[in-house]
Order: sequence, then C-alpha cells, then structure tokens
Amino acid sequence: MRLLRPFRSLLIGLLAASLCPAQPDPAREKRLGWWREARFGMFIHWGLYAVPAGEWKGKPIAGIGEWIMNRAKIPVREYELLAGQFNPVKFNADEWVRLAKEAGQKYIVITSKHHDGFAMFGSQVSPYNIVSATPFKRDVMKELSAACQKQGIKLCFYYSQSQDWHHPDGLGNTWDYDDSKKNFPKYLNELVKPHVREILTNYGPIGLIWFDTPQRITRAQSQELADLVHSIQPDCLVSGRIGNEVGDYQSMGDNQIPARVMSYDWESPVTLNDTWGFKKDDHNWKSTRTLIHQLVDIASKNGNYLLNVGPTAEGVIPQPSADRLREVGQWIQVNGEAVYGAQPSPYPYEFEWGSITAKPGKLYLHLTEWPKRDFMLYGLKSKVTSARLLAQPGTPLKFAQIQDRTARLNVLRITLPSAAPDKDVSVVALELAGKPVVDTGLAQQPDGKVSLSPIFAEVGKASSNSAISIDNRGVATRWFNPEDKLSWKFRLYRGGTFRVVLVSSESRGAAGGDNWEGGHQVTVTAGGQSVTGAINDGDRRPNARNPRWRDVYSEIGRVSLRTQGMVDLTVKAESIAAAKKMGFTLREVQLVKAQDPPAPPAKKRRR
Ligand code: H79
Repeated sequence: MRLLRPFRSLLIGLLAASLCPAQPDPAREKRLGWWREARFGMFIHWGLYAVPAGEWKGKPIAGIGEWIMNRAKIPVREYELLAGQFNPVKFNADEWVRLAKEAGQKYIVITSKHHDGFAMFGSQVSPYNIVSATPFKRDVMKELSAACQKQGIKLCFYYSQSQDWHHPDGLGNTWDYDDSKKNFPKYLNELVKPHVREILTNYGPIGLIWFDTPQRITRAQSQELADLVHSIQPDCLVSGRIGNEVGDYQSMGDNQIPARVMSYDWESPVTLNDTWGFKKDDHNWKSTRTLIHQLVDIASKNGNYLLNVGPTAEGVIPQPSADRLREVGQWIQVNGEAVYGAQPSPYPYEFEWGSITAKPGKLYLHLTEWPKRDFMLYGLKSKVTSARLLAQPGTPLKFAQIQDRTARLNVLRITLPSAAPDKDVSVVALELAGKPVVDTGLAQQPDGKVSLSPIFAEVGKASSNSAISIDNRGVATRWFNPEDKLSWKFRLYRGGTFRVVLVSSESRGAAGGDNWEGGHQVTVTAGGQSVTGAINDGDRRPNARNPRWRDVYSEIGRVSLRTQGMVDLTVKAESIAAAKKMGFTLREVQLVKAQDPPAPPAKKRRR
C-alpha cells in the first residue's frame, strides 16, 4: 500500500489531465493578453444613487450605497425622479482617466448600468438613460472613451444583466413588481441584448464587460450573451460573473482575496472604503499600505486587482480616494516591474513577511515587514545570480545560498541595508540561473514558525452530513460536527517548544453585528502529542490580507517537537458551540517557537 501510494497519485494525476485537457482556447488566450499584463484596474461605480449618497428622506440607509433603491424599497416612480437631479457639472473625463494613469491602473471598468436599471450611456433602447433623462444630457461614456483612447487606458463596462430594479421583467425588484409574473427572457431580449450591442458599438474598443450577480440566468442565456459580446468585439473579455462558467476569467467575491496561488485567471473587486457607489457618511478608507499589500498579494496569486472609486453626483472622485490612488502610483513608479505582467509565486502558500511575484528568470520578494537582521528564504533550489532592491537598482545586495542535503533544506540569505527604502513594501529582485525551482511542500519558516492553512489540509469528514468546507479565503466554515478533522503534513527543520495558536476568523456571511462564535474545545495533535484548549475571544486583529474579516487568536497549549523531518498535525474539535450558527471557523494553525523557557517565579529569582 505504502509503495503504491506515489503511483496512485500519479495515476489520478494522469486521469485528471486526460479528463480536463489543459487545452487553452486560443481566442480566449489572445483576449487575456493585455489583461494579464495589466494586473491593476480602476472600478468606477457611478449612477443615480450618488444623488441620495446613502440617505433617503433624511434617514441614513445602511449597506452599500448603490443598493439604496433596494434597501429603502424606493418605488420606481420615485427613484426615477433622481434622474432630473443628476447634473454632474464637475465631471471631467480626462481628469478621471489621468487619475487612473497616475495610480498605475491600466484599465477602467465603469457602471454602464447597475442594478437600479439606469443606463449611464446614451441609448436608443430605453429613455431611462443619462442623455435622455437628465439635465446633464451628455454621454459621459463617449467622453471617457475619447479620454481613454488619448491616454492609453482600456475602457471597460460593468453591466448588470440579471438584476434590474426598474424594468418590470428584470430581477430583484419585488416591491413594485410581482416576481412570479416576471418574463426574464423578455427582459434579456428587449433590454439587455440591445443595450450590450450599443455599449459595444458606440464607444470604440472595449476591454471587457463586467457582468455581475448572475441570478436565474441559464447556461444557454449566459452563453448567448457571451457569444453576442464576442461576435461584436472578438477581443472583448467577459467577466466570470456572466454566470454558468462561460466567462473568460474568474471573479472572486466582492472584497475577497484567496489564500493561495490560483492556477486560473482571476480578479478581485475591492472597495476603497465600505461602499461601491458614493455614500457621504462612509469614511472608512483603507490605508495606502493596505492597498499596496493587496496589490502585490493579488499579483502573487495570479490575480488582478480592481480597485473601486465612487464619484459624487457632481462628478468628483472623493479626495481621500484620489490621494490614496496617487500614493499607490508613486510606489508603482519604483516597483511596477514586479507587478505588471507578473507571474504568480512559485510557492503555493502565503508568507507572513510579504509576497512573491515572478518573471522569466526572475523572482521579486515584496517585503511588507523589514527584517531586523538578514532576510532568509527557505526552499529556493535555483541558483541566484544577483539581488538588488528595485528602489536602489545601482547597489547589488550581498547574498549567500546554503544547501543542506540531509535536512533537505535550501537557504537563501540576503543582507539588507538597515532601513527599508519604502515604508510599505520594499521589493528585492532576484535574478536566477534558469526557471525558479522551489520546494512546494508545507514547511517551517526561517523564524521557526509553522503556519498551516485549511486550504492545504486533508479534510476528514466524519459523515456525509458534515457540512465543513473551505472557502477561498482559506477559512474552514460550516464546521459543526466535532468528529470532523483537518490534517496536514509539514517539514520541520529546527525542533523546540512551540506555542499552539489557532487563528479563527470572523464569518463573511453574517450581515453586521457580531459575526464570530467561540467557546469550542479543540484538540491539536502534532508529532503524536496532543493539547486541548478553548477557542476564546481574547485577541482580535484585522487580517492583513482581508481586513474586513478579523482574525481571533487563541493559544491552546504547547508541544515539544524534537526531530527534524515530516510531522503530522491534526485539528479536531471536542465540542463546538453553534448557537449563532457559525460554529468553528478556522483560518490557520500556527506553531510559534516559544522563545524563552517560562520565567521562574519572581520571588525565587530575587533570593
Ligand atoms: O456592484 C457591486 C455590488 O453592488 C454588487 N457587486 C459589486 C461589484 C453586488 N450585488 N449584489 N451583491 C453585491 C451582494 C449584495 C449583498 C448585499 Fe444586501 C447588499 C448586502 C447588503 C446589501 C442584499 C440586500 C443582501 C442584504 C441586503
């Protein structure tokens, strides 16, 4: 059995390869060329919802701004009146496009029609559009198209194909229209397809159509829409949210960044504060530091970063957004080489110190924390021929590579200047002799720490009723059955005493309020030793990569691991508290080197 194991996985691999031949569609590959190079785009949510800006009849409406019609259940006849007030006299297409350029963004995706059904382009299909229904009367998309062509930015359109709260047969409006009477195909044929034809015909070359929330749409309907796009502009991409997996690339959930390198093309749409469409009371801006971290983290995992701005009803991109975008742009001025056209990290897992991107013959180490001493990287087998900071390209860095065959350990040690050249992310560019070859197995890191994400765990479900699943953030969710378990194998290089820390995660499902549940008793078994302890709400910190969902740290005990080599680790719950229906959400298991033996009691030391 043991002997057979490698062959078994080989067989499964071969079988999988033959079932899903890695045969990329040449037309799609061609379409994806510019998009893979771009890595960073500007999302713009702009529509009638910018007029109420989060407030209706004197009351603040909770939630994302562009949803105000739905959240406040505003009747169509009332919401329509906003068009008469929409007069964005400060709108200047050249300025918006210039801001995107200054930020280092290569494409703009703007809402041509959001769920509220109002077309932000001149249309012959329906008078409910910016040219026919507002005092402004200008086709802002024509102006943006001209500005984009002049400044070399790809213009792209968001289009809500399923939800349309204005059209009687569109989805989502159940307060004006009887849902059971809706004729969805009629809406698709009479509004969506003619609209899509217009936005692909009247505004020059379009980079992509960003469809969203594919509710109720059948595979045939999604396919027909994608075919329509490609028939008019063969080079125009279709986002994954067209539904039924017919898009050209995948879209992550809103504000979600996955926990690992993905093999496919993907994009994360991210808000600068907590809303997409402008809300006057939302001042919860992400820091520039967080934005740069997200940019490099996403690139390191094979994705694109689509960062949103929500202009006001006057046509102004809020100053805090513009300031941050320009700061990101300054960073890109120096470090863009490590982002544009970057290939993902050769390591499948995340590093606590930052992220890695690659190019042929090159690796880029994006250091979000500046090391106190030398920087060390384990597992790189390729020969490094040079190292330099992108911020100081004239100064080669000293480095050494050590290979320990018995420990199966490759160490790269780089000597860095004492101060970081950039306060947020400093990038070390390595030149390699050949392709990067790395040890991809889970392993202890140079600081002695072992971090294990559920995304790499073997999931042991106790029964077919077990609901446990691992989301894209790497969080084990729906863990209600204490018989379920997660297990990992990792390589230990240096033994010692380790604190066993379980990092739990706030749930992303629950809307508002407290969305975390603790009180579970959990056992971790590592190298044959078991410790049991409680998941408690002691220490909550924003997650560096997904700041919307905080991490909750619980230390449940210590284990002593002495021997180098492969170690088995299993997490199992003894009991799970599930009154709030969240259960045990696990984002990571950490073994942290206990630095010093516990201090002896104070009085003994003194005498
Ligand atoms: O365009 C942005 C969002 O308006 C759109 N996608 C991004 C890019 C989006 N459409 N639907 N959703 C996101 C999911 C929406 C969920 C919520 Fe709600 C809307 C949570 C709060 C408001 C629906 C209404 C669920 C609870 C209340």
